[in-house]
Amino acid sequence: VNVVQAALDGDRRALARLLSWAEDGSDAGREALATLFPRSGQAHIVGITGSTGAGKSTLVNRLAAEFRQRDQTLAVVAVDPTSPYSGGALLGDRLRMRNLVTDEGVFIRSMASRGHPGGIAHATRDVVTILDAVGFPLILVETVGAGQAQVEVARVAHTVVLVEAPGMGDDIQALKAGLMEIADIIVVNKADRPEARQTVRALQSVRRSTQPAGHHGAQATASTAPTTDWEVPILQTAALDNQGVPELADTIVAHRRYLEESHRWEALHREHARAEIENWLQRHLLTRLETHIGEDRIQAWVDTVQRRECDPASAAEILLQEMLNTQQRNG
Ligand SMILES: Nc1nc2c(ncn2[C@@H]2O[C@H](COP(=O)(O)OP(=O)(O)O)[C@@H](O)[C@H]2O)c(=O)[nH]1
Ligand SMILES: [Mg+2]
Repeated sequence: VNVVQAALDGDRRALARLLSWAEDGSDAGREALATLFPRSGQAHIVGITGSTGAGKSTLVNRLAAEFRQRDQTLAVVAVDPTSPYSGGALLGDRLRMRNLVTDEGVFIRSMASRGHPGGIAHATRDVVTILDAVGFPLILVETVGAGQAQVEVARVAHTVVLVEAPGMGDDIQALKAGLMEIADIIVVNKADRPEARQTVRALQSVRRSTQPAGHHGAQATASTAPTTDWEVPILQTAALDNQGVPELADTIVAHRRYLEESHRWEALHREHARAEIENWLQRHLLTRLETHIGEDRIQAWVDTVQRRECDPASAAEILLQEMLNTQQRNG
């Protein structure tokens, strides 16, 4: 059976198998990705990020239901934490998703945050590419608010929604350190709580003191910065009471329109393509180095650098040169 074709024909079990292959980084997964890649690039990929407990899962569930009401087909990717404390939270997440699992118009995939050979960011990207290629026009990716993961979501998503909650997001310094920079939309959830207003005010003052509007992603540079402005909106939701969710859905749709009209959409795809190629180059180079030079030679240089007899950059250069010489002799 051709699993790729079956997945393209809408077979959900075939799709689940493809996603597992991709997560495992298997050869079958690589092949499937190569076949499917030309079909990707259509979906609007929305990252939902923020600290644990901010209400991301609750909000994603409501948001998915809201988009379903609008007859929008979508996929949800949840990158779950695997810390020993997360058992209850995971179960909670699944329970809240329950009313959506019988709906054919939404596909939900939970990913483990460990056990991916190329790293979680890479596995997430592959899973999203497959969902995009088989035709989901909207993909919501919930990522745990753990430093690097939050920044990496910007490399997968077109639209980054940062979810804050009163009392938790009072760590405004951390926001200043860069989270604000990757957000396209900021949501203060748990707006049913009286402290929410204060959190909104604090975020507004951080917004005034940070990047100019339209800045997207830590890797955005002057050359790729859009000329058209997008002022990062600060919205309020009460996910439990389903308040503010239609407005958030509207803002997500508006951001996509902004990306297209400002030609930021193509620019983002270019940035993502470049980052992916560089990522693979690094991996291929390291594999080559291991086969042509051998682990022993690499270890020898690790020892040398550890003894401070050579600096790491020079060691890398020597290894690279040795590899090129070996290849020249063999070729
Ligand atoms: N008061 C209040 N609690 C909420 C709201 N949204 C979510 N919660 C609660 O916050 C907790 C964490 O929610 P969850 O969606 O698992 O957060 P996540 O870790 O960011 O995915 C749960 O107990 C939710 O019931 C809200 O709008 N108001
Ligand atoms: Mg969650």
